[in-house]
Amino acid sequence: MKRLIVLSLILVVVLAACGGGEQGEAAGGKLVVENVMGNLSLPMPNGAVYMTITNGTGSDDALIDAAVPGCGTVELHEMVMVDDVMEMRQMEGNRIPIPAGETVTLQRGGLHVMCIGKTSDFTVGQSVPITLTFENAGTMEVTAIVTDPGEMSPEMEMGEGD
Ligand SMILES: [Cu+2]
Repeated sequence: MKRLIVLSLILVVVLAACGGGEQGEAAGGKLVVENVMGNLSLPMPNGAVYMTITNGTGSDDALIDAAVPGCGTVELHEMVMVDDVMEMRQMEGNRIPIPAGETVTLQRGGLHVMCIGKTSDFTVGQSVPITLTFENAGTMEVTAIVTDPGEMSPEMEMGEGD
């Protein structure tokens, strides 16, 4: 009995440590998307969209699609290290898992919504309406603000070098 209590105490501590995402408030029973930013203004054929997704629901979900006007093809990507080289690739099944109670951040050099083959120009400060599709939560309309990229992000540099 005593061992069981110790075990569950450890579990509580671990859970508490994992729970505090930057955006924090896992809003009551909701899937919350924040800080939607478009890295779309560079004079390059491709771009990326980043955001923070907090799953405040009791069940696992996944981002499975995104529609971005002005982008020919949109895919869900990740960056991975392959033999010391950073590569980007499409998520398996084009699916970014958003586990229950967790915050998943799409950011430079990591998970991202990939805009392949821009069909229009984007300017810094512009608002871009984006439709996200989640496995369970269905579709959600969010607005991305095109931000000054400052510098190229790793995923932009892909295919540029060699
Ligand atoms: Cu990508």
